[in-house]
Amino acid sequence: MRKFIISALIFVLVFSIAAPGFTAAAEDDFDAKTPVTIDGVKYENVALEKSYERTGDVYDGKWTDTGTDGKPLGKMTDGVVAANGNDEAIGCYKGGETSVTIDLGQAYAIKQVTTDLYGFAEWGIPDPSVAEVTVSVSSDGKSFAKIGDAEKSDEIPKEGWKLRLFTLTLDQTVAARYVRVTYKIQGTFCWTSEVAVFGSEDLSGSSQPPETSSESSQPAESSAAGSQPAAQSKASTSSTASAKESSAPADSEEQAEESLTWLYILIGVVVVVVAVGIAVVVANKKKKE
Ligand SMILES: [Ca+2]
Repeated sequence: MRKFIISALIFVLVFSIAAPGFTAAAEDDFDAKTPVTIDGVKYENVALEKSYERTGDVYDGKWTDTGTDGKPLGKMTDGVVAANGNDEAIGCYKGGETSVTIDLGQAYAIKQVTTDLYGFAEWGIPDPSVAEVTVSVSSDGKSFAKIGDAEKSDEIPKEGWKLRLFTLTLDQTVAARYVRVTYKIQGTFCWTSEVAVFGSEDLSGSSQPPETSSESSQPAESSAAGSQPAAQSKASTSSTASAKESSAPADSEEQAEESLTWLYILIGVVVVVVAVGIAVVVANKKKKE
């Protein structure tokens, strides 16, 4: 019986330590509109509705992200994640190496960057398993420094499509205004629907981007400068709505988190009471003996 009580107490301890982790999103859940909580700190998607530039050849048709004026349609930062590769939320640019560079409007402490890539062999869209996604940042929009390679998720089947999420999570936040995501896809069609940059306005504790020369960190844009599409995307700032005034964090979100925390506390208390009850019963039994 004593063993059981010790086990129950260990369970309570482990549960109370692990419980906050339960609120983190599952790995195959890419929700660009919901803030993420990492190590107890909440980060908003600061790229939402922000303007961006793209490199790569223009794709014409249903899955384009280029308007008749040659500017991006804004699919990459509208918060809409494609339901599958056939979804019009996909914004395609052509080329083995393309990039999207988002202007956050001001410096943010960047913690996590996430994007998605779809593959479909029958349409000649390369399997994301062979893709590499890197993230660079800049303070001035000119000199970019690579901050890491995004980690590839396991394959997530989506109605015949092969989806993988690419996520870079930094140990220490980096302060930057511009974020560039570069896709090396081993094929022609970069099939993606969103880039989310999770960060906060609190720059204290953030590192500055490492100093680098602009050559080593500006991949697609400068190398493709001669071609028409690159020149186009360079000239276009963006069609997306200009940076919204930072809106107040979703209250309902916070309330939900708070009520979850209370639920965990309640469960913890119940378990402790049950454990103590059992201990008392056992003690009484022993007394009688
Ligand atoms: Ca989108």
